[in-house]
Amino acid sequence: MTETNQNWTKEEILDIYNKPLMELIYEASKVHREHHDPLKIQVSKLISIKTGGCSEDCGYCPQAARYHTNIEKNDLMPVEEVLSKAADAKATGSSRVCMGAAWRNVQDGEDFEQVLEMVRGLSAMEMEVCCTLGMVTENQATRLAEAGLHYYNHNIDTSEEYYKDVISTRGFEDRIKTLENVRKSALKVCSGGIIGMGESDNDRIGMLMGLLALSNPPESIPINALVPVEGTPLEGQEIVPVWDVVRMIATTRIVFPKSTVRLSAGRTEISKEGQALCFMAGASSIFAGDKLLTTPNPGDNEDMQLFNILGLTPTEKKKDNTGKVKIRKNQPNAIEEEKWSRPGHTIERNLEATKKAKEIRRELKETN
Ligand code: SAM
Ligand code: DTB
Ligand code: SF4
Repeated sequence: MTETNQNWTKEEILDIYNKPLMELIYEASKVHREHHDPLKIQVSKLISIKTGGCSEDCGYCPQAARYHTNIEKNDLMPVEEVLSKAADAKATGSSRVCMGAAWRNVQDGEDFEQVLEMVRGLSAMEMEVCCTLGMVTENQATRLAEAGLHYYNHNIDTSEEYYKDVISTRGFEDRIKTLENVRKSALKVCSGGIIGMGESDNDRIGMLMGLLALSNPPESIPINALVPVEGTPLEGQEIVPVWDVVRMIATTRIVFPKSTVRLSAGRTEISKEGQALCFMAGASSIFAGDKLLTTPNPGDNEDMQLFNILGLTPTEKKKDNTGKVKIRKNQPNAIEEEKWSRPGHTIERNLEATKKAKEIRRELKETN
């Protein structure tokens, strides 16, 4: 059995990434079959529990308040609404729910208590539960685990070098710190990135090196193809070629043999044949439903059709002990505040998009 080799060099991984594509897919497919059932697909449903109005300047994100994008903003969703959406998702084959919030970091208080309530409700529904809420402290991660959460998603997004060209309101080291906080709790780690943001192949491999440098490899690795959204600094990026998505998935599969690789955002731009190649290359998980957080996704009927064509069946919820973590007897009294960074360096295209948004808002105000 091939374990994750944490000593891969960047050159070795780049050589894998650059193999002739047919060879690469074959190698990745072999690794995939050693560790995973090639006919099973894990289906997760995303629920955006708090949408838009985010303080950060992530260049890819339609939910950043400073850019003018056409999304519907929403405060934190009521618990009952989340549970009802999850029940619908379970009925159409999802075994996991992933709740996303447009927050920089989790803040202790009413909203966090409401999220813990959602987690308790979902884990009682016999579904795996995942959250992506921004940066978290070790105590917050532990509280989420105690409430029944299984996974925490927090993407490193790209290489440490290219990260500085995309986001200025937090540092790469904050992402790593959060992932290590999550690792210290009983939660499983879900972390990956985005391709198609103008990064080089070197940066794509740099992202994998960033994941390899974690104390343990993530159990789940989402590979997102950028969805360029009008109004964001990356609105003009070309859709990343499907061949790059396949290469990235295959390389991730070989480097992290045991992790689940998820073909995440960007599927509406990938044909059924392209998605089939991604599954051959080792992807075995997707997000279901006609919406991701704010952008479109293929929808249940299309996915069912694809699964039938390919002979894939959705996996059931895993029967394991995670999500049933003992609640600490002695909760710490004084919770240490994490000091998250705010580098604030200049990213021209982020400033440009912010300026454009201000002008649009001014014009809209004048015409109303
Ligand atoms: N606010 C939290 C955070 O940043 O960790 C959670 C939500 S955030 C929207 C989750 C992830 O969605 C990001 O880390 C990024 O990888 C992905 N994402 C956001 N916008 C995207 C886009 N336009 N295309 C592809 N992936 C995107
Ligand atoms: C992940 O890696 N991709 C998902 C999930 N984790 C939270 C989010 C994709 C978001 C795409 C843009 C949007 O719909 O707003
Ligand atoms: Fe906010 Fe997360 Fe979007 Fe960044 S990716 S702007 S932190 S919601």
